Amino acid sequence: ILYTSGTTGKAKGVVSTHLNIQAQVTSLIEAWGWVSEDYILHVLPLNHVHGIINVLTCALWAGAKCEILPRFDPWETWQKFVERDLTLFMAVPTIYVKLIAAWEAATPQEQQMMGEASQKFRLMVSGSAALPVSVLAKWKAITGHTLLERYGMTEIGMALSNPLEGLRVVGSVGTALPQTEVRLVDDDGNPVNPGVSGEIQVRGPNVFLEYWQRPEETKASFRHGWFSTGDFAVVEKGNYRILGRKSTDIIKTGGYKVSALEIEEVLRTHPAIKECAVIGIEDREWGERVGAALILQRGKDLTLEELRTWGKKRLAPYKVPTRAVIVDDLPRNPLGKVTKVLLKKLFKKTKG
Ligand code: MCA
Ligand code: AMP
Repeated sequence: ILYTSGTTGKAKGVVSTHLNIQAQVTSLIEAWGWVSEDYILHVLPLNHVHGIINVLTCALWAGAKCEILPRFDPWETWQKFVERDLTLFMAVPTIYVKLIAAWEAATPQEQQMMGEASQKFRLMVSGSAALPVSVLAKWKAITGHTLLERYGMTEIGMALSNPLEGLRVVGSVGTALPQTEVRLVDDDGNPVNPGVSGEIQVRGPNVFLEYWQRPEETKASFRHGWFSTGDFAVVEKGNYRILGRKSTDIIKTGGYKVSALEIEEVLRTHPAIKECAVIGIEDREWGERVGAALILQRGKDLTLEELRTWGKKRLAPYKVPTRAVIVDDLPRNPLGKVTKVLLKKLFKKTKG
């Protein structure tokens, strides 16, 4: 069971069977050509698919070598690139941004060593969140590698991938992986015509069994045997391009999926906060940042620093808002639901 945030407050347990895991792993072994001679540096958390399936279990399955760092550090990672005979690296876009920043801060001699060390690799992969084209281009300039971008989800493992051999299309996540069927559907669940955007649905032995003790949510996430991901995409020249998510209550920050509703529930327990709404704000380094619009109790004051100190005792560090604005009112639709799209615009206008 791996836990993942949803559109409801608390994280859901995603139950995957051994057969699911076998399918997820063997699909990647085939697509990315894992062999026992491979050597991968592991810098990701072990409680998510990216770290435990794509890196660790694939390495174990292939009989390859996997070196695990206790936590990601850009300098230590570059040092390992230089010292070890690594062949593979996989990370979220934020990690590539941080590695680029470390390279930019290095001396010309160090930069040359870093660039040379990168030549040993046969493949570098990015995923878990959209890879900005600027990051892909900078990484290629530094290392010579065109990052292979792929798309996945805790419930399904990986579903779409650019090719190991052949053209990796910038801004795209490629085509369906072995053993996996992918399609796009409209609001009624009917497959869309080519070139039309739709929700990504996935079917295959890689798809999870159920949400732990949540039969209703499990049922609601399947339609005619297909798992509905909540992500939108379009197929262009045979390649899938991710367009965004159905729900504004899901935020992807640093590769972590977080629930806006879970954070709101915690923030509402702060003595100075009367009402609040949490959203994801586009950000070059983190993909999205957690932002909070706050209505304060009459006569109360709250700085971002105070909010963060309080929040860090109650939430995982990546869930604690790094942007906050104080408002008199929250934009709402006629049903009284906060319109988060309008809130995003407010953050664009306000520096908070
Ligand atoms: C930490 N900080 C942040 C965030 N996280 N600020 C804004 N947004 C964030 N998300 C702040 C901390 O509060 C702290 O600031 C400072 O950054 C350093 O914190 P630290 O925890 O040391 O950060 P880090 O170690 O540099 O973490 C960055 C990271 C990490 C390594 C990119 O976020 C990470 O490991 N992400 C990978 C997550 C992952 O594996 N996702 C895959 C999910 P201060 O000191 O001021 O408080 S699986 C998935 O998505 C599917 C299946 C798929 O497709 O892969
Ligand atoms: P998680 O639930 O943590 O497994 O996160 C899965 C979600 O990450 C997907 O539903 C997508 O929204 C997002 N995701 C994964 N890979 C990519 C990618 N390459 N581009 C854009 N979004 C991605």
